[in-house]
Amino acid sequence: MCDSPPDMVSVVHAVLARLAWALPVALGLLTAAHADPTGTVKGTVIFEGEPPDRPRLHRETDPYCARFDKFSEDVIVTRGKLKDVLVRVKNGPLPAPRPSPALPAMIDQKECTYTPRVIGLVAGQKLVVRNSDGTFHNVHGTIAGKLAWNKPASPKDPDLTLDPGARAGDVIDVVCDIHPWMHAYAVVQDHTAFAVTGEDGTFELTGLPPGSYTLEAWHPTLGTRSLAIQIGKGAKGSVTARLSYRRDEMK
Ligand SMILES: [Cu+2]
Repeated sequence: MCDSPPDMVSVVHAVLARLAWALPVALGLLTAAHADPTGTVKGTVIFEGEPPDRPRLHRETDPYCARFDKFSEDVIVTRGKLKDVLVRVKNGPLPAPRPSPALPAMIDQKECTYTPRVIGLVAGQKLVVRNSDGTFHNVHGTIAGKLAWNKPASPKDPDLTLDPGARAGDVIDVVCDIHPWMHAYAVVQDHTAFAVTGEDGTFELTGLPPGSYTLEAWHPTLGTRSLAIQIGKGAKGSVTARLSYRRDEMK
């Protein structure tokens, strides 16, 4: 009547059978995780020569903006290091597929200044523009002179969520029609292997498989620079890079 012993045997067999395929799958996953690209390039963007002056901005047209003393952001050099340079992988064996991030990139309008001024975007990724100011802005985006959007932003308005519809290689110019000194740049890639330099001029790109790469640096007023690098295996997967702009090359 009682058939539990054979059932127990069946259960044990079933568990063993599952383990028989689960173990290789688990090992495979471990191997795959181990094989994830770990190459890294850490670098610095240098400005050689005397940095250009940063004149004080005249912002008296808007009393709110005039409260904050601001200077030209065209070229910001701190102890020989250049800010606002987007450095990206231009060519190289990046893994595919490369889906665009679900979270949007964000630019804030704060003290009548776009923060950050240069931002990287993945094709298909949305861009959020916030107004943290107690004044009115008008967010005007163009791609190669073609209108992408034109949106007012009043104080305390909810964030604008914009879908630029941009492609890799595009640069979205973001300007404010009310405050002519406001200008931001969203630079578009089809991958996430990019970074923007802060005041220390440094950048870091991670997750690079071994291989030959071309890095490209882009600055809104100083233009592009390229550098070939080689990512090796193991300890040779961590490389350093140095890109430079020179005062005497400025137009
Ligand atoms: Cu504005």
